[in-house]
Amino acid sequence: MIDIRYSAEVRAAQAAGSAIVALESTIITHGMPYPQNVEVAAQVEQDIRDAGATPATIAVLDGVLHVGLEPEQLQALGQAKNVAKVSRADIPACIAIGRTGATTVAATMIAARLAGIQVFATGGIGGVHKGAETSFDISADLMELAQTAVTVVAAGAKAILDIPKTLEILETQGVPVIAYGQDSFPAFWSAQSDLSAPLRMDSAAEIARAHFTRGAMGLPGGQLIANPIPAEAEIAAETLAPVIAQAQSEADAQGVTGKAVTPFLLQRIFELTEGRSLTANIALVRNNARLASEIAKDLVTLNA
Ligand code: PSU
Ligand code: MN
Repeated sequence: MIDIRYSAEVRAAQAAGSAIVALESTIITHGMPYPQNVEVAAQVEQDIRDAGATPATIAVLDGVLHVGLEPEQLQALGQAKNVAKVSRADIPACIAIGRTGATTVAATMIAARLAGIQVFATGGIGGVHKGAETSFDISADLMELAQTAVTVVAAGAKAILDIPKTLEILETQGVPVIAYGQDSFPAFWSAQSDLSAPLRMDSAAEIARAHFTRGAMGLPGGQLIANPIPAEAEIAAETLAPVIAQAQSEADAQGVTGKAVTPFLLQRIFELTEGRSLTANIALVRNNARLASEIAKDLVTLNA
């Protein structure tokens, strides 16, 4: 096994067998601007503590896989330049060559599983990009959900993605996509979309039981929980559609490809909405952290 460095609070939670919620770090380094990124990351960690679980922010620091960051490590990561964005393909290389890398949803799931953590909260997952029929740009996050047994709580998928195609890939890969408390699949900045979610659950306990049952049946893979953004933080889809279209056409015109696509779009949307996209993003991540904490606590009981 590779060496994993745990934060003091994660080590204590592991010893006590109490609930732990994993958090990704790409959202910190490539998803939000400094200094809000560090403030939000610390706030989300506190939300998890307030909900009675322990946060474990995951990142590779100078070639060492960290599960749980101390406050000063989080602060340093949030300000660091040239941090690699690491997904399934890159995380072993990042560790091997001693670099610093922020983990995507896929890489965070891999690390969480190695650390025995079953629940992970984030904002939005990667998916099938618009124009994927020519670019073939499909996030490794989708395939990770099919093979790594971690329940990921997100606010659905961003409208920068082709959401119908994203749902199709998840279905093909056998990933349970569960809307929380509603029938429709939430669309990140909007609680509702025109698409109905394949599954619906109304309590954290049901979600925990579904995770447990999947494992008990010997099925690999996790679950995607699509938790709608709180109503007061929503941004109307009509407001965002032209912004997203503009960001996308700029990305195309500038020849942005590969890993750079998602960070480019997020940054442009932030600028074009004068920060409103970030305010909504913060509200939904915090909401996801709270639900993930409840699921993690229910799983502790089930696993006992
Ligand atoms: N979507 C968001 N915010 C994010 C990301 C996606 O709304 O911060 C990040 C996550 O870390 C996700 C990654 O795993 O981008 C997906 O990147 P790609 O599309 O290159 O796989
Ligand atoms: Mn991609």
